Amino acid sequence: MNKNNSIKKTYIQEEGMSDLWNVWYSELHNGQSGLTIKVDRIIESTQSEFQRIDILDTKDFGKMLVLYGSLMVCDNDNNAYNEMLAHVPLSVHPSPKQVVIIGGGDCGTLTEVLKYPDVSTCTMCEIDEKVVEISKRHFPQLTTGLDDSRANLLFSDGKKFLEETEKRFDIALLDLSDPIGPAADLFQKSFHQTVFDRLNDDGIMVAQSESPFYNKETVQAMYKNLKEIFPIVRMYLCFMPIYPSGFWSFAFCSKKYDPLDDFDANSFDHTVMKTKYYNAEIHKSAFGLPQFVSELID
Ligand code: SPD
Repeated sequence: MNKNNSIKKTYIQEEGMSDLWNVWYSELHNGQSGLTIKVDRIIESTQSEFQRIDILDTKDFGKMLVLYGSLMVCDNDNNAYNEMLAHVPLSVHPSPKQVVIIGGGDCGTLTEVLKYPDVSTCTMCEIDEKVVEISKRHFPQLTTGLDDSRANLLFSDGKKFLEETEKRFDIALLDLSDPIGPAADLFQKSFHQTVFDRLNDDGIMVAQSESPFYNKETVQAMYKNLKEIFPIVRMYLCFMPIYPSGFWSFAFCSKKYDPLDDFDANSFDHTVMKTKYYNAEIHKSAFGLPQFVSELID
């Protein structure tokens, strides 16, 4: 993977000011540019066995969850990332009964998956229990899925779980942080092959695949590998204001179903599902790629 892609993030406190009202969250995406957000309050900061975890309160984005200095979710992003990760494959697969999420600690993706009555079990394998515990307290709107009896929560290494399980899945969702730290192995070809092997013959995997603007080398390597494993690999995009470049990608990898040919626009009713970002029009348009992105992965 992209070993030169160093991502540096620091908290900056304005010089000469000591109270918390003058704290800025600053996330550098490539050492040269990034995102800076005024912090109203540092609500909670802790260190889990795996990473530093911060909960920050801000005016524009509401509460934000920051893992190892990288912004993961917030109150005001219209739930774009979680909805796009979950609804695109779930609207394409005709009978998604067994779903597995690798990662997904904030539980936003789990909650979206469980909006589908066809799903019998959604297994979520998250390595860091502390992220789930903190998300339950600070992001109740994301964690309602935990109360659903179809949710099967495991705190374990996702790679180990999939290597050892005898279960087979219809849909696998790789709801991962960046390819550094605990999630690095889960961007490797060998892991994607393991996921492929655990999917049913008509299974779909969707993986978050970083920013085509900032993470070109990661994206390129990832899609090259995925195309050597899955017969159908398509990128789709969403607008995520809190992620690097605000322009985020997902890899739709499938054994059988095409994300557009096998999508019935009439079958998705956003008033029943109550989404904020995803709808049938977004599903179709998300697969239209800018020329520079197409060329990156072709
Ligand atoms: N740079 C942040 C990228 C994070 C992508 N995944 C977030 C997972 C949240 N469930």
